[in-house]
Amino acid sequence: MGESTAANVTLNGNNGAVATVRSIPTADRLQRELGASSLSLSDMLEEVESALGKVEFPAPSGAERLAEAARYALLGGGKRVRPILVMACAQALGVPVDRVMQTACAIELIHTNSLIVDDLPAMDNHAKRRGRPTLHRLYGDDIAILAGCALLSEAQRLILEDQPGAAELRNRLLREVLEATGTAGMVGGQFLDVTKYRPSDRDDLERMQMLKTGSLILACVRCGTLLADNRTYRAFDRFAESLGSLFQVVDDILDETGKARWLGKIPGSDRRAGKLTHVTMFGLRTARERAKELHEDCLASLEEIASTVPGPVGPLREMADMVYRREK
Ligand code: GRG
Repeated sequence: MGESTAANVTLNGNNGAVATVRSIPTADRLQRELGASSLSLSDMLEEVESALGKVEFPAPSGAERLAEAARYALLGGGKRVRPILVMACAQALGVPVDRVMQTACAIELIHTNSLIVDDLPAMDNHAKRRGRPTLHRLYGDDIAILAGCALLSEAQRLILEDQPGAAELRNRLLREVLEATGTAGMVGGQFLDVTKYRPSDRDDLERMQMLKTGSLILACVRCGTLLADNRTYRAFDRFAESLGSLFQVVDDILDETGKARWLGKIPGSDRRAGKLTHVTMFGLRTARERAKELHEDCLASLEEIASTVPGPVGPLREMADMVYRREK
């Protein structure tokens, strides 16, 4: 941010309007206030792990194993990219991360549900996830499905009941998340994936991957900015779209080149299942070039964001680097 003297700063909202975000004196004040409590990515990881550990799945007597199964899947050592993204976006807009924690956790619950479902024998039939046996291998398909349902219900409750803020804001957050997960988002994308939809070209492939993977990443960014400022921003949306595509290209590359020890799952499943990915459609070299391009797009959007927001953008940059260079 630096010491800009401009009186007002603007970001283009996704409604096309150019809205005044904050005056710089306010931004400076927020920056100072936030300075002391500004968190790094590893601080955020610690905070989110602790909050996820406190999520409860109240189960009737006799159904304790259901809660145990939901917790096994949830607390299995994921990277927590999605909740950290909610937190880092809010922090960039000057809001302390504890104010967004319930929504951040809710999104991780939804993501965990999607991994459970994706791992089922009727879907990708994975034996390992996050370095451990998948939920259905340990508890059976029936309990895995029910634990996934429990995660979804609890996620919605966290946003509607536990997330601080006006009811209107909580409804808006939930709408954002439901849109990202439904038939126009993850479920639709997963349908295309399991029915072996054949994308016609790179744009078509990225459209499909945006549904399956990118839509939830976009929802994270939007929830972060909604919680901070009650609105969404074009520059943040562009960052999220590039990051979502980058995440999936890197996933495609790791499926081909990754080590099981690092990945926590068995690589090569895309090729074995005959799936069309950046690697199987265009080859490893082109996939790597595309990842580089998308990483650069992320950084370009963050440059734009950095010149207008009061809080630190460093954690978002580190997040883009981490997604680009990740080995798991
Ligand atoms: C959520 C209602 C609802 C339905 C889910 C099964 C399904 C519908 C969608 C599948 C989506 C899916 C598995 C997309 C792949 C996304 C992806 C690359 C996941 C891996 O995420 P990481 O690497 O995993 O962040 P960790 O373990 O770190 O959390």
